[in-house]
Amino acid sequence: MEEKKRIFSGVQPSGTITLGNYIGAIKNWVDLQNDYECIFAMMDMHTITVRQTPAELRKRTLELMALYIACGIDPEKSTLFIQSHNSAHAELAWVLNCYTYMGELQRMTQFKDKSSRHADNINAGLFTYPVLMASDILLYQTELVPVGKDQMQHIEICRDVAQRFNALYGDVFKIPEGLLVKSGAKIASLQEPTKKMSKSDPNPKGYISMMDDFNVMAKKIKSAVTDSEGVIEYRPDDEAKAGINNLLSIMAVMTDSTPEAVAREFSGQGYGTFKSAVAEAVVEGIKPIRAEYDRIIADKAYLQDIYKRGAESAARIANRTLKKVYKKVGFIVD
Ligand code: AQP
Repeated sequence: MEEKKRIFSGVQPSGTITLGNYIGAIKNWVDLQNDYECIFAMMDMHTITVRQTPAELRKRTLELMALYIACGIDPEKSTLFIQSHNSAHAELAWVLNCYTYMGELQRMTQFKDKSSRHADNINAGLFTYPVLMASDILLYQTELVPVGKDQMQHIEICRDVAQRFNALYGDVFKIPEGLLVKSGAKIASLQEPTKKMSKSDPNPKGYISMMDDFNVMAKKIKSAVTDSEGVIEYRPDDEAKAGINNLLSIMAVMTDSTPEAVAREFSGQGYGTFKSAVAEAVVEGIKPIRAEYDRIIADKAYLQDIYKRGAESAARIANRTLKKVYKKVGFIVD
């Protein structure tokens, strides 16, 4: 029997998950579980590149895991674990730091963006974030990494570092590829539609949190920034239409359609009517997830059992790669 290809991905518990994370990442993972060997992690180590409140971080890590499961990630099919439970991530990151150039890291959009937003805390971890991310991926000999568009630059650097390492030492790492969703790879902020929707946006009106009260979700969508043209058309390359394009993409994903088809359906109607329909589709789509979430988050023993088993299987795979790497660079391993 042909071996299934391996997938690795994760989300940081740096805030409550947004509709952007759901559409661009988690929703997509659910279908992949049947065709691939999937490993999904709660990326807690990445979050401390920005200051976190420790108790909040612990709480959000478990909430994120419950949300993965509520969205349809099946722990019997996929491995679920907490990144900091597998020390191989930090260990490989150190090695790969020595094979990554400052110039490469300086070009990263996320570093530039986050260092301007957290000017009082431009730490080395924020700078080397892509190296830890490369380690997350390469440890599992991952073939595909399903991510949103914002993370493609980090996938590129991961490939470059892996190729550099392989060129020196032979075929140590599988070279991974990023996998973008067909629609919704970049869900925009509801308030600044040329920017991505982000869970750490200081303006909560810009994002829909999966944990928002349903009335709040609807209100946020109804007050989304659009344009004064008053025409419902999907023009993905027209920045002036960024708000409407975004709502069309959201509606398309939530109703299993395409932005073009949704635009045709609402053509000639007012923005108010359209926004109400989007709000309803989002709320109806999230309702069942929330019901599941409430049930799962209440069962801490169940969650603990899954993340402990997950960490064990993750470590088994990761340590094989780490050992190989240590041997190649000249460390004594046995
Ligand atoms: N707006 C988005 N549209 C589509 N996909 C998105 N993703 C994030 N925002 C959008 C995808 O979600 C996954 C997890 O992201 P992450 O938590 O690891 O970090 P991020 O990309 O930095 O997401 P945020 O929400 O913007 O977090 P903060 O605010 O903490 O930086 C990734 O696959 C990402 O592409």
